[in-house]
Amino acid sequence: MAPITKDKIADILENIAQMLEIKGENVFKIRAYTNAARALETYTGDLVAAAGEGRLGEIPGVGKAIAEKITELVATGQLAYFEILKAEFPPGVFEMFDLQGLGPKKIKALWDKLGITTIPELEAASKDGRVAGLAGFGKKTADNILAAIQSRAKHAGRFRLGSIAADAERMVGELRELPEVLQATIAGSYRRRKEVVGDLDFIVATNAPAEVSDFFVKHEMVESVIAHGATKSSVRFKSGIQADLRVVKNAEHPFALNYFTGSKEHNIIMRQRALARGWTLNEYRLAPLGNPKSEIRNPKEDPPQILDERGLYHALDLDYVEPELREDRGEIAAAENHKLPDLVELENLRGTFHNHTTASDGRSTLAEMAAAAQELGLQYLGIADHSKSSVQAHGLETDRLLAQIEEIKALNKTFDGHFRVFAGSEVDIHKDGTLDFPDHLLERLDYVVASVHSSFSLTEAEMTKRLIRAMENPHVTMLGHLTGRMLLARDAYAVNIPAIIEAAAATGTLIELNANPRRLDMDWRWWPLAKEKGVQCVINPDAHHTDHLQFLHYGIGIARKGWLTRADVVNCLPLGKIEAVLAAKRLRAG
Ligand code: DGT
Ligand code: CA
Ligand code: CA
Ligand code: ZN
Repeated sequence: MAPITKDKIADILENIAQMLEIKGENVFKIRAYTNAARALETYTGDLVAAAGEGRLGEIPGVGKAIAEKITELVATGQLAYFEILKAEFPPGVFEMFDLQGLGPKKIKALWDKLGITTIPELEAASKDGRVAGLAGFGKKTADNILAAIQSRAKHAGRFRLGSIAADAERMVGELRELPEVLQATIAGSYRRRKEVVGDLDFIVATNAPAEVSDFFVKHEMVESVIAHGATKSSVRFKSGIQADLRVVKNAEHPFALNYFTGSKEHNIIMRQRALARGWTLNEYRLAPLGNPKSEIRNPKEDPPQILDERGLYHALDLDYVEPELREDRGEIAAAENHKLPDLVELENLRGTFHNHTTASDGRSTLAEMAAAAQELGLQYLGIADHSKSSVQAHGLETDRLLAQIEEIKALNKTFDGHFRVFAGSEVDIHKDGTLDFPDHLLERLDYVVASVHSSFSLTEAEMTKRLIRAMENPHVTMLGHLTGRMLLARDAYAVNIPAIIEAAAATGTLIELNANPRRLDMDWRWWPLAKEKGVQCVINPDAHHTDHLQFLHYGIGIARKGWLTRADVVNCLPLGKIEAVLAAKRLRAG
């Protein structure tokens, strides 16, 4: 029996919570399961060992009853309670939970009153008026359900970088450790750090293709084998993503890596440049046109010997183009004219600002967050818990915010100047663009992140006006998660991004690059415009747990895709320099 994974256990707990909700069980019981599922997602210890030693109850969020269920799952790979519960439900019901805006109460009503238990049935009933006719539903709900079904179909087969990175890195790491493997890389959209990817593309250089392919298709992460050939194999991982493996000879590696990194549009231009020089470029070689295998060669026409990707770009009279930039958005012209930016790197970051603690909806305390930031080598950490209107997120009222400011002051005294916590707030932007806290309170904070968490369905003009009004407040240091999008789950709300960028430039407001892999908002495609207009970026993990500080890595990938350098990202500034950036808007306002 393959050992059951932590993610699988979390899924089962989540499923139990959903079933209990449909059954209308006690909310505390339901919450116990969702909390435990969340806790497991970020648990970094050895679950099997913890279960064996009876220490599961020590994981915050896991109570005694659930600890016993996890122990049963770890020991037997099954859970009797789950199997019995599941038998009460038609299997299609669980898919309906994936639909945005469809909660357990509605799912139960659809099932009880219309006998609907699958998405196709739901689609038909939403179209023919049965859903609209149901008490508590109406035409608008039926339309929303149809939109959610369409959105789900559109996203099927796409994966957020954050959901597949661990598997991808594990596989490439293990491939590199095989003695037969000379080089191994993940190419494709993953290497280009796209926010969502379709499949994974592994490129391996080896003289033992059969051994490497065997290792790949037999790996425990693999659910099914789609193709198993001498140089190309495809599998589906248990996570659902397809992974392709291409095995090449070492001399072919730079060409295969370049080709399979893409993008397709970038490749096409590369090939045209090769053609213009009398060469042909494909995934195996750069060779003279005509007869590439010919014995007699003209040294003048022969391309230089290429040992790595850098050499390939140089052969085509280009500076090396970082993978994140290979999207045919002007990188070739910039590479030709030596105008490529020196892209920001993770090591350049000195601190970060949008982070939560247990005071609102975070799961780590202030002290734990500060310790984790120091451990990562950061010089400062901004705490921005939710403001009072975000009731569900346990937003802070005035008193609790003032107390937190004092708590941060006291904590800072323990750091002797080498590390600092900045006191901020993630303040809700009301529907009319006013803020959730009055100016005299905001004034007492080191900085303010202003974000939209409600009234998402305004028109584009209303939403744009709302955000601009917020930015006009001199206390608003930065705009949080600009569009509110949840990748593959919730579309961005309507907002005129160029107008927001203009307003950010005019008011001196920073725009956040929210590094949470579910958001990655503002999108990379807009950063070149922001940079051109003189708007500065701040990369924030929106951490709700110490582990989430690692999200900065995804933020850096997106900043690099947006052509940003360390000079464009304010949180590359060290302690001692960053304070002036935080104070700039207030100073200007006098
Ligand atoms: P994905 O998987 O949809 O997120 O995006 P990619 O870019 O990883 O695309 P994928 O996996 O279909 O192919 C990997 C790379 O292979 C792609 O970025 C460029 C190259 N490639 C694939 N098909 C073609 C093609 O028809 N022409 C050219 N020039 N390149 C291609
Ligand atoms: Ca791919
Ligand atoms: Ca592929
Ligand atoms: Zn937020």
